[in-house]
Amino acid sequence: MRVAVIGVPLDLGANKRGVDMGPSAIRYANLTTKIEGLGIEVEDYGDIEVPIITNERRNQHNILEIRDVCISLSRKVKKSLEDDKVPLVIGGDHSIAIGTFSGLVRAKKDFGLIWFDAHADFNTLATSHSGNVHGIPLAVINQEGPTDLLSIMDNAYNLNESNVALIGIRDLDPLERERLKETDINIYTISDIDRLGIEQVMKEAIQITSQGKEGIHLSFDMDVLDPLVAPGVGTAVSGGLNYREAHLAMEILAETDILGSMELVEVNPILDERNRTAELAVELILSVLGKSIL
Ligand code: B3U
Ligand code: MN
Ligand code: MN
Repeated sequence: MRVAVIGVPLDLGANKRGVDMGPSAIRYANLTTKIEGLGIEVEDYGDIEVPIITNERRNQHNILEIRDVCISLSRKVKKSLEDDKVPLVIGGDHSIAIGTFSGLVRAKKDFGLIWFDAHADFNTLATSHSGNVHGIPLAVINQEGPTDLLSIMDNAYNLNESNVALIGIRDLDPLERERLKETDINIYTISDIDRLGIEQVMKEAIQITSQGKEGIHLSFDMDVLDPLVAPGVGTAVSGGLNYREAHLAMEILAETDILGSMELVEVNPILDERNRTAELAVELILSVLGKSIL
């Protein structure tokens, strides 16, 4: 396996600022040297250019700026796949998932989708209270949302809801919950993880999402973790995955050898404690790339 790192210093999809520094913090935690330590070849493609917008000039949704960033990201993701490298996208707020997914589609990759998050990111701008674009990317990937963002996915693709799994959710907006319940998306709430255990959840999720697909795309929002282990995220929600559950989830994914691409988002160095959330992000990346204890 060869890996291409793509940084996306975007925070325009969130109202708390700081996740634009996520890629730096993750690189600072020695991402590439540690991946090389696993014997995996890695190339850093650098950062996607993101416009600097002052607090005064930020508007409610920043849709056009986010669209442009996602289009550039989509091209880089496509290029990495054409170079025969697994894209490893580091954010940045979760709205970049639209760009990553678009890149997979453009490269004609037909992947299932596993989405770790405290939230479902399944709002539309009509159901969202915050108006933040990082609360809508899964809906956009599922082909519902503002035209300017839907247009990023300009090629036809076939992602059935049944090939999507949402893992770790525990904070939904009321109308978002209603929308989600109407879909066939496979939902594993944090309560399901308590009951079934993370091993069972992962085995099911991998089996279901990969059915008829050539691989899995992992979209990992660091706020799926408990704030006790990952304090440096924009919208922390209590009661998340603990350190060992998160690692085990990544190890199980690694064992099945099905990972086609991944992104890791929402590391907020301003809210972090001595970069520990970025360091944990790197450790989880190593686990999903195959690091094992023995
Ligand atoms: N559902 C809320 C909160 C939220 C979603 N994603 C994050 N926060 N990171 C919203 O704003 O749509
Ligand atoms: Mn998210
Ligand atoms: Mn989240």
